[in-house]
Amino acid sequence: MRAVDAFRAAYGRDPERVWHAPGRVNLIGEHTDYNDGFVLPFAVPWGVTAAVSRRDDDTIRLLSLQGSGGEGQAPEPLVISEYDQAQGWSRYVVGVFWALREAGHAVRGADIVIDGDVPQGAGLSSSAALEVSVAMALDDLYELGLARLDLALLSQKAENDFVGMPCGIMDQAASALSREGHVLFMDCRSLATRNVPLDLAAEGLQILIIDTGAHHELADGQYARRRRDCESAAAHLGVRALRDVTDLAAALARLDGDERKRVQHVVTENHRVEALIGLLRAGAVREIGALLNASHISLRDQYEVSSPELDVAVEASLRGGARGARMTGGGFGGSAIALVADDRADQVRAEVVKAYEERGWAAPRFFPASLAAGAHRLQ
Ligand code: GAF
Repeated sequence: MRAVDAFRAAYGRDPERVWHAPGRVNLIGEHTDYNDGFVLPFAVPWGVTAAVSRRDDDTIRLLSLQGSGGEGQAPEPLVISEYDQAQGWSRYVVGVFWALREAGHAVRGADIVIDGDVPQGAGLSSSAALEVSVAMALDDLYELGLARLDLALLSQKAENDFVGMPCGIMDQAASALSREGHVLFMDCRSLATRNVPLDLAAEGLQILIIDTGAHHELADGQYARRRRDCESAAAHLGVRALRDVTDLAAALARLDGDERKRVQHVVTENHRVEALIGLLRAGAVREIGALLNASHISLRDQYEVSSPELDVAVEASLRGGARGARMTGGGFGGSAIALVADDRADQVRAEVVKAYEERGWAAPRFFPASLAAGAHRLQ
């Protein structure tokens, strides 16, 4: 295994543990997690492998196989002995140590090699995969005995309070708790989860991931602004979170501007998640497309987190015969997903490529999604 070979070369010993944690696609339930709502993500077959050994001091040595180093050049590990030495991607790793220690766990330093294959910038949550792979390895090494949900929450805390990105719990939960062949339903208030089986192949269907290649930067303030809109709308309505809005018409009548639009999205999106789960339970997988389309339109028009590249990918997919399509993840670029009958996949791809060509945009990348396993130990 590449991470193990690199570990031996960098540190002159074997790693004690090797863990893998996946990225995710969200099927539906977007920007609902931090409103105490419902989400329905699944793990993708790409993720982060973390090879880890303990140290008996507090230094963290960290090597990424995706880091710069240059062809033929032996990459040098970062050496981090103070929290404020962590920069860039290493903050996601060091933040996990910080969060575990803040929670009172006696975690010392470590030697680490990171090997990731989540398509970069595609919005498939490589950062959650990175956090969760390290959290799982440390829990295992130090025999902390933490539940996967707790490790997801600590990973979220690392991202919120150490990295400074105010994300919800969806991505870390998807990475830690997903099961192969299942989507993960999560109630983000009670934190109850359920792995719901979804056999697309049996229906002659597939989910195509369309990576627009467009800039995807959630930390630039837009995400935090949406969160603030939701929190102030909830305060105006006198509810704990937008999850608690039961009479949408009455709520909308009391709001205007951005808050009104955000509430419209969040409340209807929660209903769409429940409706989609209902269809899956009824074995009506072929019928979920309309909910995906409605989710996209709501994210585009009410939540205003789509982008021209995402909209064109969705519209072209539908023209090509997709049963439904939507942006997935935080938005402002990243990926769309299209639910496609197997015999339509080529046509959908061709239609999207053509639409991008016509606009002079760089070609998008396509990845067939499969519903992969959550975090697991490799060695
Ligand atoms: C990002 C965040 F990290 C998630 O918590 C979630 O809010 C998502 O955007 C939008 O649904 O991936």
